[in-house]
Amino acid sequence: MSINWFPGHMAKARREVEENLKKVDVVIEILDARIPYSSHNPMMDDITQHKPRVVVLNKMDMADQAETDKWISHFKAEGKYPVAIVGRSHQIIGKIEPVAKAATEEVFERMESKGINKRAIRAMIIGIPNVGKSTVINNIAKKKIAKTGNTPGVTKAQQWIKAGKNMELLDTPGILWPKFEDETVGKKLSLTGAIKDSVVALDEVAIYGLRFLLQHHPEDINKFYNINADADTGVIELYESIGKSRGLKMSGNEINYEAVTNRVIYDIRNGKIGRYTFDKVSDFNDDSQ
Ligand SMILES: Nc1nc2c(ncn2[C@@H]2O[C@H](COP(=O)(O)OP(=O)(O)O)[C@@H](O)[C@H]2O)c(=O)[nH]1
Ligand SMILES: [Mg+2]
Repeated sequence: MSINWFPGHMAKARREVEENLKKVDVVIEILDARIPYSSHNPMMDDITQHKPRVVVLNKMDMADQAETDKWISHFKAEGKYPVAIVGRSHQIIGKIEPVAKAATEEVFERMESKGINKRAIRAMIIGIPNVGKSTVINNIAKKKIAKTGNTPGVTKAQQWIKAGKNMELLDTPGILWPKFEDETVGKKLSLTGAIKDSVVALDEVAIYGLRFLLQHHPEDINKFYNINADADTGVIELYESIGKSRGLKMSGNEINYEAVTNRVIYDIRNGKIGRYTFDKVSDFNDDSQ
């Protein structure tokens, strides 16, 4: 399965990002900490290869902390500057600014050696929809400037936002479409709410989520739904038991499978069952992110 979205939009988004890149010293790529591999658009690497990269693992409140720590080490080993945050929390600038400073140290040293006056670090935020770009920009700017939502939008008149003591941020994020050849990546994007519901069949998304949890966190899911399943439990049986325990029935007392699908996706997407990381760093260690 390969989803190409709208090639025209992709090309336009890419051009915009490339234009804006010329104006900044550092790129701040926002990823969903639950899926640091799947929420990364590989196109980023082509277009930003000459810029230092801060990698923000956002929504860390919904991810598995031990896995987040492993991803941080992984990105460091790749020469990137990672930091994990909760986009809505206080003091995110205090976390991002020092990392952006470390990432641009060489650039500024070079400028200084050429006698160029020191100025603020210029940065832009990039990421696929729904990773929290607007949330982060709004938080840093301390006023509502970036529209929060999942529609890729372009503002013509761009502004620099003062961000922290020594940083300026482009007010509009670079939006890249998620790109995936791999069906599992598509399911993870859907499971975390990064892509629209219609792109991947929802029952497959729910089943993927249930299988992941039964394999890695069976106690959590059994307790949460008050069921008794394991990695070998069949899909029908699983749906029946969740439907029964949650009272998701149709007239005639039959289990409403669609309702079970929707409930499972809702519970996982919103972190109701627990904090999970669906991309394990050990599965992607050979990939150049
Ligand atoms: N739990 C949690 N939710 C977040 C966090 N950051 C953003 N969100 C939510 O994620 C959704 C998408 O955020 P948004 O800023 O619109 O993403 P954008 O499309 O990248 O601009 C919104 O519902 C936010 O409230 C975070 O750190 N933790
Ligand atoms: Mg947004």
